[in-house]
Amino acid sequence: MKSALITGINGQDGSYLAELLLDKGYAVHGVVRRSSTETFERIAHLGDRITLHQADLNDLASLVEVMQTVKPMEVYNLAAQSFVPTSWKQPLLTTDVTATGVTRMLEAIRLIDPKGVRFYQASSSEMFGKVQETPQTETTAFYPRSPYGVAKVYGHFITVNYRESYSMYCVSGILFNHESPRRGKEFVTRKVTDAAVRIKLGLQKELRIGNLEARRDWGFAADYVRAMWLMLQQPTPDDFVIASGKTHTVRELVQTAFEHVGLDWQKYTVQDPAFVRPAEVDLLLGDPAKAERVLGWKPEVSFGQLIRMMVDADLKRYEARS
Ligand code: NDP
Ligand code: GDR
Repeated sequence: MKSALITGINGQDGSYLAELLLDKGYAVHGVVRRSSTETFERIAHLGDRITLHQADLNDLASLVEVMQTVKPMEVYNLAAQSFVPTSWKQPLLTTDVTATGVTRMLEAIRLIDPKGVRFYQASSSEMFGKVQETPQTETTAFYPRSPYGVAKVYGHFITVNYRESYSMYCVSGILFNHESPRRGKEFVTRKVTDAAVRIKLGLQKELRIGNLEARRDWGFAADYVRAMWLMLQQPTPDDFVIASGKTHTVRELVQTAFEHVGLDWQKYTVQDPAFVRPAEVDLLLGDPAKAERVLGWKPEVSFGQLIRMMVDADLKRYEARS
């Protein structure tokens, strides 16, 4: 039986990836960090089909111990401080987890089983930041615009470096924004779909939002975790851009969500400087041609379908509560 270890299993992507790997017959293990209140909402439905191990990306010994116990064939490093605004408030913590945490995970693999393990690193379109060309591809130069983006560039290159230094099977997936009904409410898509539903139900008066002109290449998380798995099934390790190839503004996102509940977004949306970032990434548009050609990967859910799916899921959640 194939076995996989997922760091960040309790996050949005971790939960979808765990489902995918279970469907494929893997023994699925996940790293969770200690918390005073255990909230495993996203993975609770998987019950004892997955095995959880306590460890932290900041603690090398804990990662070595998990590697020794599980002896996985594939490791997916999804754990990170992943919220861009927090990376300005906690830049060093972001560096510890999102940058040097990758080295700790790679070191744990190198010490236990450097030849047997295949490693996936969750790189990000935030590495492109102030974009140097459009659309962005695997060869576009990086110009990160936040401590988070800088940390991901480190994680990306240390992954490439372990591949080149030790001939380890290490890949980096440069994934553009991907969302789902399980997205954290601090991220803009879920913040908007949740607000549209709450306003519709009379639970909230307005949506306070930052930059409406920022453009993102948004896709569905379940489509994107499929690409992660495909990357680890190739004869040779390589890096891939995973994106929809389409870009939309935050304004279009708000409009789409509010339209779906029958509201005029302009009546309820207030621009608030508190949500504007010290440095913005204005435009992201990925070119997934290499992934399509080599991995045979294509996204199945469009932007409109995704936002309507998220609104419907939020509606269902609130209706179930009342
Ligand atoms: P989430 O924020 O939903 O999940 C991140 C996970 O990392 C959480 O489960 C969190 O644990 C865990 N974590 C945080 N700090 C530590 C730590 N010190 N030790 C161990 N675990 C830790 O992110 P997503 O699922 O959205 O993203 C997955 C990965 O992909 C991240 O690395 C992200 O940066 C990257 N990425 C995401 C994209 C997206 O659009 N979603 C696009 C490109 C890259 P806890 O549950 O306890 O909080
Ligand atoms: P991002 O996602 O920073 O791209 O990182 P987020 O959804 O937070 O922001 C997207 C864009 O929306 C604009 N925006 C707002 N964002 C938030 N969160 N809240 C607001 O009120 C708001 N108003 C406007 C932002 O300025 C930005 O331009 C996500 C994360 O998942 C990262 O971990 C991942 O690496 C990248 O996607 C790819």
